[in-house]
Amino acid sequence: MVGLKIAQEKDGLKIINTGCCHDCGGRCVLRAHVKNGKIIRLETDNEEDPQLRACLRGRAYRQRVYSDERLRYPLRRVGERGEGIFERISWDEALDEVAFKIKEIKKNYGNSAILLVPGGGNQGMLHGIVSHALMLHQIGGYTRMWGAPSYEGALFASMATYGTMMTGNAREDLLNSKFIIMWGWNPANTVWDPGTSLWLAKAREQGIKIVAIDPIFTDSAAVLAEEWIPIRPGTDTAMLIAMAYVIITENLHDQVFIEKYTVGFDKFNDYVMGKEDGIPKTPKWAEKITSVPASTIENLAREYAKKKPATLIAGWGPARTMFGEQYSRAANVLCAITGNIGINGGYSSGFMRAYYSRERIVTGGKKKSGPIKLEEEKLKKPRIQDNPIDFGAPPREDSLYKLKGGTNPANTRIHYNDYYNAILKGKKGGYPADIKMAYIVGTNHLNQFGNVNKGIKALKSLDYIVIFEQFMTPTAQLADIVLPVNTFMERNDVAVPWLGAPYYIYLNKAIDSMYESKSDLEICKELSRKLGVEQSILDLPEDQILRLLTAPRKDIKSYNKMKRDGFYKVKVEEPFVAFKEQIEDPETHPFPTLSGKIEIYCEHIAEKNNPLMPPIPKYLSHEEHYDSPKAKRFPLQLLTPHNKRRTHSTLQNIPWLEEVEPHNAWINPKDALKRNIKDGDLIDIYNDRGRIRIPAKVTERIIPGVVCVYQGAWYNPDREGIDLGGCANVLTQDSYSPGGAFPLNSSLVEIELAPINKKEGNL
Ligand SMILES: Nc1nc2c(c(=O)[nH]1)N[C@H]1C(S)=C(S)[C@@H](COP(=O)(O)OP(=O)(O)OC[C@H]3O[C@@H](n4cnc5c(=O)[nH]c(N)nc54)[C@H](O)[C@@H]3O)O[C@H]1N2
Ligand SMILES: Nc1nc2c(c(=O)[nH]1)N[C@H]1C(S)=C(S)[C@@H](COP(=O)(O)OP(=O)(O)OC[C@H]3O[C@@H](n4cnc5c(=O)[nH]c(N)nc54)[C@H](O)[C@@H]3O)O[C@H]1N2
Ligand code: SF4
Ligand SMILES: [Mo]
Repeated sequence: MVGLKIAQEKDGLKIINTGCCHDCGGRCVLRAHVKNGKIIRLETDNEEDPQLRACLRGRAYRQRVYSDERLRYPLRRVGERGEGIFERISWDEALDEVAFKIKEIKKNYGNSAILLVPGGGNQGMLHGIVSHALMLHQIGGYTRMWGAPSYEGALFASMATYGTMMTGNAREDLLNSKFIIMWGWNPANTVWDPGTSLWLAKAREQGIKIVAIDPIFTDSAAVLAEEWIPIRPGTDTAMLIAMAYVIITENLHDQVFIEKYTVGFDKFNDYVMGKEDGIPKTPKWAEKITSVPASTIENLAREYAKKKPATLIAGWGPARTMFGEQYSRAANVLCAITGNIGINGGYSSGFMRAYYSRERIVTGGKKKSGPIKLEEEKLKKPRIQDNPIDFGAPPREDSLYKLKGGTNPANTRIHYNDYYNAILKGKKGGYPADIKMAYIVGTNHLNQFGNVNKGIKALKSLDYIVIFEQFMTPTAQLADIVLPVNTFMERNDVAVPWLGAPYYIYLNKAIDSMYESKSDLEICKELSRKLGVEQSILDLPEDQILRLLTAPRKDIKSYNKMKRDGFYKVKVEEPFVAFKEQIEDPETHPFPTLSGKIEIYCEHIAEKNNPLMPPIPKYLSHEEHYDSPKAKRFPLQLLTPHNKRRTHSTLQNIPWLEEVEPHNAWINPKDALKRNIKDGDLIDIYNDRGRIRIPAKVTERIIPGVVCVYQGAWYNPDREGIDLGGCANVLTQDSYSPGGAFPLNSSLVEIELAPINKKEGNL
C-alpha cells in the first residue's frame, strides 16, 4: 500500500508488525526483526494495555520457520502407503496429478467420494481451509463432517439451555465477581485469549477466591487458585448435581429467578431429589462417584450459592468425554438456579463465547436481515451451507436443528470422530457416501483424533490422499501427494480471536516463502485453473481479498491502521455481560430458545426420546468409565489435555519448546508403586486399541487412578506397532457422545514397565 508504513527500517533492519495465529485460544502480536530477508528476532506487544502478548510458543516461532524439517518441495509417494518414501516432483506435475485424480474420482463416483478433512492449523481468515473449500464448492462440493473436537459437548449444552453460544461475560468482569470456579479449565496453559490469566491474577490479587476443579494440579490451579479440588475424570456431572441438591435442600436457590426466567426446574428437582429414580443425588452419593469428599461438595455448593455474584467457568476438557454434554448442561443449570446469569460478576458457564457482542456492533443493534451488501456478495465467501453435496439436506434427527446458530451443520451425517468407520463401511454400513479420496488441509488428523491404528487402516484403504502441510507429519506420511505450504510469516492474513475478544491481528508478510513452499491461496489459484474452475475471488491479490473479508466487520474502523500496526484493538464502552437484556427486560428480549426461557428441561431434546440424551442434565456411566466392567482389565482413566509447549501437534518438533517440558506420562506415586514404576522409567500404556511407550513422570500433581498423556506428541511406531512417540490418540476412541462430544478424555488403559528401551521407528 502506498503511504502505509507497515515496517520501520534502520541499518538494514526491518521490524514487521505481524502476529501468530495458531489454534491455541490466542492470536497474538509478533514483531519480526528482519535482516537480509531473514527473521533474526521476534518481539511481542510491549505497548499499552490490554497487551496482546505472545506466549512461549509464538516467541519460539523462528525455530519453526527455519526448521530443517520444513517441507521444501512437492512430494509424491513411491513406497507403500505409510512407508514414508517419497520422490521430489515439480509443482506442475503435482497439481496436474491432483487435478486429474479429483476429476477422475468425481467422474467415477461423484463428488461425495471426496472427503474434505479440515483442521485448525491456521486460524487466519484467508489461509488454511478457506481457499480450498471455496475451490471445492465450485467443482460440485465434497463430503463434509460435523462436530468440533474443541467444544461440541459444550455447544450442544449451550444451545439446549440458552439457544445461543454467546454465554460468557467479558474477562474484566471477573473483578466484579465474589467467587470464581475454574472447572476443568487451565488457561495458564491454554491461553483463551492473551489477557485471561492476567485478569484471573488481578482477581486473585483483589482477594477474590478462585477454586480449581481438575484431576490434575494444573499450572492454573497452582498459580491462580486458592484451592484445588481433585476429581475423578468424567464424574463432574455427579458433583454438579449434588451441589444442586445442597443448594435446593438448604434453600439457597434463587426461586424468583427460577420462576421468572427458566422452564423445567420441577423435573430437574424430581431427578435431584430422587423422586424420578429413587436415588437422591446427595453429596454422599456423589462422593462415591467423584471421590470428592461430601463435605467438600457441600462447602463448595454453599460458597457458590451464597457469595453472589459468582462465576462458574465450565471448561471444555471435562466436556470432551462420553456424555460430556451432560456436564456442560449441569453447569449451566447450576448457574441458572443460583441466578448468576445476566449480571455483572456472574457467568452462565456455557459455551463461553463472549466479551462484546460483535454482532451488535457489526449490525448496529439489530439482527442482520434483508439483502446482503454488494461487497459481501462479491466476496462469495465459502460458507459451509453452500457446499452443494449437503445443501438442503434434511437435518440429522439427533441434532438440535430447530435452534439456529450452532456452528456445526445439522445437515451433514458423518461425525468428525467417526470418519474412519465411514471410510471402512461406506454406504453399506449406513454412511452417506463411499469415500475414495481424502483432501486434507491444516490438520494432522491421524495424530489428533481417536484411534490412530484404525485411522491407518482406513486411510490406507483409500484410492487417493492429498495433504497440504508444512511438515512431514504422521498424517502426511500416509498421503500420496504432500504439498509444501508456507507459514504465516510468509504471507498476509487477518486473524480474528476466539470468544469474541475485542481485537484483530493483521499478519503482515515478514519474509518470502521458504524453499518452494506456497500459500494455500496460491496453491488453490493454480489448482483451480487445472480443474477448470471459473475464476473467482481467489484471483485477487491477498490484500484485496482481506479487505473484502474484513469489510462486513464494522468494528474495524480503519483497515489501514490495522495493517500498519499489526493489530486493531476495538474500544468497548462497557464489559459485555451475556444475557443482560434478557434478565433486565425479559418481555422484549426472550432467550433465543424455543420456550424463550432458560431451558433446564429442553423439550427439543425430549422429542428425541433417547435415554442417553435426557432433556434434563443427568449423570450417566458408559463402557469406558471407571466403574464399567472394562475397568477390571484397564483400571486407569486416561486424560489427554492440551499442553503449554505445543499447539496440538503443531510446534512439537521445536527444540526450545522441548526444553519447557519433555513429553511424558503423568502418573500418581500410588499407581506407580503398584506397578514398580519409578520416575523416568519407560512405561507402556495400552488398551485394546494400541500401545504407546513413554517415560513416566511420577507426581502427586495427578490423582490416583488417572494417567495423563498430553495430546499432540507425534505418532512414531516401531516395527511391532508400538508407538514410541507417545501419541495419546493411539489409546482414545473413535466414537462420539449422543450430543456430539468427542470422548477423547474417556479411555481406559493399563500401564506396565516397558520391556526394553527402544527408540527407532517408522510408519
Ligand atoms: N486426545 C486428544 N486429542 C485431541 C484433543 C484432545 O483434547 N485430546 N483436542 C482436539 C482439539 S480441541 C483440536 S482443535 C484438534 C486439533 O487438531 P488439528 O487441527 O489436527 O491440529 P494440529 O495437530 O495442530 O495440526 C494442524 C496442522 O496444520 C498444519 N498447518 C499450520 N498452518 C498451516 C497452513 O497455513 N496451511 C496448511 N495447509 N497447514 C497448516 C500444521 O503443520 C499442523 O500439522 O485436536 C484434537 N485432538
Ligand atoms: N498451549 C495450548 N493451548 C491451547 C491448545 C493447545 O493445543 N495448546 N489448544 C486450543 C484449543 S483448539 C482448544 S479446543 C482449547 C482446549 O481447552 P480445554 O479444553 O480447556 O483444555 P484441556 O487442557 O483439554 O482441558 C482443560 C482441563 O480439563 C481437565 N479435565 C479433563 N477431563 C476432565 C474431567 O473429566 N473433569 C475435570 N474436572 N477436568 C478434566 C484437564 O486436566 C485440563 O486441565 O485449548 C486451546 N489452547
Ligand atoms: S501460540 Fe497462540 S497464544 Fe501463543 S503466541 Fe501464538 S497465537 Fe498467541
Ligand atoms: Mo480445539
